[in-house]
Amino acid sequence: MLGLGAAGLVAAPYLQRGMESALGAVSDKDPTGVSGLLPNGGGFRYYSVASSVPHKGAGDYALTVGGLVERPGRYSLAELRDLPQQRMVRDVQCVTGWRVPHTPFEGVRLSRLLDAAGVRPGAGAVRFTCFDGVYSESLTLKQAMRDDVLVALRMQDKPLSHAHGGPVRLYVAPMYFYKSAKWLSGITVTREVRPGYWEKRGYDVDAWVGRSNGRDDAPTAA
Ligand SMILES: Nc1nc2c(c(=O)[nH]1)N[C@H]1C(S)=C(S)[C@@H](COP(=O)(O)O)O[C@H]1N2
Ligand SMILES: [Mo]
Repeated sequence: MLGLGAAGLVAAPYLQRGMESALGAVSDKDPTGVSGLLPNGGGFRYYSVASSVPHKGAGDYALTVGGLVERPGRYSLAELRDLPQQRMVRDVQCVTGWRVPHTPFEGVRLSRLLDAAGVRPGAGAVRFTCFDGVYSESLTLKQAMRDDVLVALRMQDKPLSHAHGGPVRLYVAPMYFYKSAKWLSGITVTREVRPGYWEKRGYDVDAWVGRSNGRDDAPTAA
């Protein structure tokens, strides 16, 4: 931890292989590109598997909804803000053990966007892609339709910061936080689950907190 200044945390959190040994204890515990506590993060840790992520805002952000749907769509940030917002206060839980209790998230229910798009017969899953260009996530269609899965615009009663995946991230309340893809830019309805970034590396698609492989036998730590 000591080797990482605040600038490093926010601007260049990506740990390359060669750096891991230099960073010793931090990367031993957390080899995923995590670097440490966010300043004013209230216990959150900053995670990004991408070396740098562009900043997007109202002017250039877009969320596409496509794949096995009747009406593919594209939402600007203003359009997302205009939809009914759902607020939820739950505990955030990362598989590496840290948690942030009672964290408010607010946004549009994913099910609302999927209903608006009209999911076609034969669809069984939803894939999420991110404008970091690297991360992806996935849910079964049944999970995606749950009331506690949000396309989140706000966290802790503030607009989502860039560090936390703003302007828009996924928030999957009942699952480990790796499901909550930051910098969300694409929602694609698919026939079957396509494992996401951490799932290709051994983590469960069904990442229910307390009921998945996150705690024990996964090969690396998300
Ligand atoms: N695009 C993207 N989303 C991501 C990740 C990531 O590296 N890239 N890391 C995941 C993991 S493992 C965690 S614990 C949380 C961390 O969110 P935070 O940086 O807001 O604390 O984001 C999840 N979503
Ligand atoms: Mo995580």
